[in-house]
Order: sequence, then structure tokens, then C-alpha cells
Amino acid sequence: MPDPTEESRLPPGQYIPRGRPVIHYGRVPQFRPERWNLSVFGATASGEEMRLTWPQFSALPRVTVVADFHCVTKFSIMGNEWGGISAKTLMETAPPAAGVTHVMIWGEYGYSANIRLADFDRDSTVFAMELDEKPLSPERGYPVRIVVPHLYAWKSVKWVRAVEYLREDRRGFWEERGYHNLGDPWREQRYAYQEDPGDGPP
Ligand SMILES: Nc1nc2c(c(=O)[nH]1)N[C@H]1C(S)=C(S)[C@@H](COP(=O)(O)O)O[C@H]1N2
Ligand SMILES: [Mo]
Repeated sequence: MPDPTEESRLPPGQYIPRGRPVIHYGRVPQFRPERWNLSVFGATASGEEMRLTWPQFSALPRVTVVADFHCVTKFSIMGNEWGGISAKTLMETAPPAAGVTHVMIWGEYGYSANIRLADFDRDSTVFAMELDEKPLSPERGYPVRIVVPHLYAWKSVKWVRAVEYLREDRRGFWEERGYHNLGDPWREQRYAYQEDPGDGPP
């Protein structure tokens, strides 16, 4: 039976599937804690790249975010409880330089997604290590994925390895392949041909 309260939360064109689909491009990477680090590079406040080891990163304070998750292929996964580190905490740990407007989030194997700094700098944007009080499964992004719940889920990069601060916008993996630069599900910003001037880099 569809849950009416969940149905009423759906953005236009979305539906609630059975189960919780898993979807990504390419293979699931292996986590090797001693080799893992999170790089924060590009236009950092210090001018230097910062690399957080797994012990350093995973010791940062944790938050919980409850949010729905909207894939551009039109399924939505409702009411996820993500546990992890707020993007705001990462920004305090490794701050951007003045003039940073966008952030590129990098996953293993070169997957990437660009978001505006204002979308990164939100209480609901989280580097998630847990889903519903359990560690992420390998195919959902273990050990850590970013979740940007107010944008289409391709922006929620799994197996995150780097954050790049940008002084001008640049398209990520799907944004270069015909998807909308901004990806707001409430405005149905699915494809690049729907972009208005100023929504993306030329
Ligand atoms: N690294 C990486 N992250 C990714 C993807 C990917 O291909 N690689 N696919 C994205 C897409 S299109 C979606 S819909 C969600 C799916 O997340 P889920 O498998 O937890 O449902 O992950 C996103 N994050
Ligand atoms: Mo997706």
C-alpha cells in the first residue's frame, strides 16, 4: 500500500518503487583504511591541499540527517536516516578560500559531481557513513558517500575521496553527459537542454 504521507512528499514525476534500488556506474571499490584519505584541494584557504586520513576523518563529530532521495530515473527512496559528518564540519576543518563558488565532489575511479557552495554549505549535506544506523553497504558507498538530498541523487557521490574547491563552476561526470548542471528535483531540472542561461558554465 502506498503511504499517503510519503506520496505527498514526492517531487514532480517521481514514484516510490518496491525496495531500495542500488545504482551506479562501474565497479564497487574495496576499502583499504591504511591507504584511504580524503583530499581537500583546489582553492583552499591555506593555499595547500589537506589530506585527512581515515582515523582523522572518522573522528570528526557526527550528525544524523533524515531525508528522501530522488534519482533522476524517477524513483525516490523515502525517509533515509543518514549518519555521518556534516559538510559544514568539513568546511570548518578544511576551509575554502574567499571567492569559492562551487565544489566538485570526487569519488573513486574519477566519478564526480559539481554543486554550488551554497548547496554544500547546508545542514542537510552530509558525508554519510551510516544508513539507518548501520554502516553503509559496499554498493551504497562504504565507507563514506556524500548525500545532498535536495538535489538529484547523481550528485550524492558514493566512495568519496576528494573535495575540490572551485572559483568557477565546472561540470562533473553526468553534468558533462547531458544532465542538468543544477539538478533540483522540485524544479525537474533533469537534462542540460532544460538549463536557463546562468544555470551552468558555458
Ligand atoms: N561514485 C558514484 N556515486 C554515485 C553514482 C555512481 O555511478 N558512482 N551514481 C549516482 C546515482 S545516479 C544515484 S541514483 C545514486 C544511487 O544511490 P544508491 O545506490 O544508494 O541508491 O548514487 C549516485 N552516486
Ligand atoms: Mo541516479
